[in-house]
Amino acid sequence: MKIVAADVVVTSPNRNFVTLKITTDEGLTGLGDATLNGRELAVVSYLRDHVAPLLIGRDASRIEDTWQFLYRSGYWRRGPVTMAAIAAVDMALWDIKGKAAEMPVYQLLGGASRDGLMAYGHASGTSLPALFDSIREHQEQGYRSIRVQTGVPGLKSIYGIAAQSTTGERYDHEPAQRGAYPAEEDWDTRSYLRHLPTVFEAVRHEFGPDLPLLHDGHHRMTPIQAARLGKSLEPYDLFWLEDCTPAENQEALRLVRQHTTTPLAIGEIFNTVWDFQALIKEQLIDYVRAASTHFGGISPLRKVMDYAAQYQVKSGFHGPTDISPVGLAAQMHVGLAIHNFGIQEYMQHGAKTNAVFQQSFTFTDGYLHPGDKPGLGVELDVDEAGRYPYEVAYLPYNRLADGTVHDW
Ligand code: GCO
Ligand code: MG
Repeated sequence: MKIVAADVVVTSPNRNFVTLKITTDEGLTGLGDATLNGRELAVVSYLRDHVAPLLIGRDASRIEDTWQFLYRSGYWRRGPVTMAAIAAVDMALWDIKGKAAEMPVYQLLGGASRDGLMAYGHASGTSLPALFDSIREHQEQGYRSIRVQTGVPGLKSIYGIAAQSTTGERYDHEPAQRGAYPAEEDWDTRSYLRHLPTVFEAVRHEFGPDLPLLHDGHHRMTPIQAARLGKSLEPYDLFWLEDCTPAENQEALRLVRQHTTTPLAIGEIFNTVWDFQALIKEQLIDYVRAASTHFGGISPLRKVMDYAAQYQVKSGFHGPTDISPVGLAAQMHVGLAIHNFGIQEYMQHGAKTNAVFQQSFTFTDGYLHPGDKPGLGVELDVDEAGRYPYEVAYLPYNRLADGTVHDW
C-alpha cells in the first residue's frame, strides 16, 4: 500500500489547527495532528516543503521505519516543530493501519486495559463563588476530576485560562487570543503562593475530600517556591501539581521532591523520551504530561509510557483545545491500551471545531472512550475546514510589577 498524497490542511474554526491527510493508492486516508499553538505555520512549511515530498511512494504500512527515517535523516533532531510534523505522519499512518485492519487503533496497541479514561476539566473563577459555580458546572457535565485555577488578589487576569473573546463568540477555552501581538498580563508569585492554599482549603470545605483536584503552575515558580507550594497544598490532597518550575531545568525537580509529597506532573512542552529520561528514572515526577501531537505521535508516546511503567509513573496526557480532535483521539487510543494510564485532560472543543472534525469518541459519566470505528475514529470535512482560514493568534505573556518578563 503506497502513499500517493500528503496534504496539509490549515483551518481556524474555534481556533487554529494544522492537520495532515495522507492518502494511499488503495484509497484509504489517515489524519494526523500537527498543531503547534502560536507557531502553526512553521509546522505547515516543515510538512509541505520537507516531509510531504519524501512520503510519496513510501509503503504506508511501515510506521516505525517512516518515523525513524524522518527523525534520523533530517539530522536536526527534536524540537517542537520537527516533532509535531513527525507526530502528524505517525498518527496518520496508525489511522490508515487501523482502517486497513478494520480495527480501532487501541486494538492494534494491545486492546483495552480499562473500560474508559477518567478525564479532568478546567474550572476557574476570579472569586470563590464564581469558582464554585464553575466546579459545579463541570460536575453537571459529568466530570469527576477538576483542575482548579483562580484569580489572585491584586492581579488583573486569571492566569492560564480561557481568553475573553472580544466578539462574544467562543474562542475554544484556552488562553491564546487572536491578534498580531501577544496580550500582556501581570504576575506576582508571592501573592499567588499566599492565596492558592486558601482557595484549595475553601474548595475542599465546599466539595469534600473525595473529588480529585488538580492545579497547573504554568512554570511560574523557582524551585524553592515550588517546594513551598507543594508542601502548603499537602493538606488538600491534590491529584497533581503541574509544571511547578520551568521545564528546561530538570534539576529543579530534585529540590521540589525533597520537600513535598504532593504528586508532580510535567512534560506538556517536552518533545522526546529523552526529556523524560532522568525525571522518570529518578522518580522525580508522578505523571507524564506529553501530548501525542508534540511528542512525535502514537509510537513514541507508547514507548515512553512503557519505560515509565517500570517506575510506577502514569500518564496524564496534555489535552487542552490546542490539541486537535485528531491528536486527542490518538492519545485516547494509547491511554485505553496502556496499563499505567493515570488521567486524561479533556477541555472540550467548540461546535465549529466539532463540525470540521467528525468524531466517534464518547464522554460518559466522566469517562472518555475513543469509540470502535476503524483507525482513530476522526474524519475531516475538508469543505467545512475551508470555511475558516488561518487567523494569527498568540498565547499571552506576563510581566512583574517592575516590568520584567516572567515565565508563562
Ligand atoms: C494545560 C496547558 C494549557 C495551555 C496551552 C498552551 O495544562 O492544558 O498548560 O493550559 O494554555 O496548552 O498551548
Ligand atoms: Mg499545563
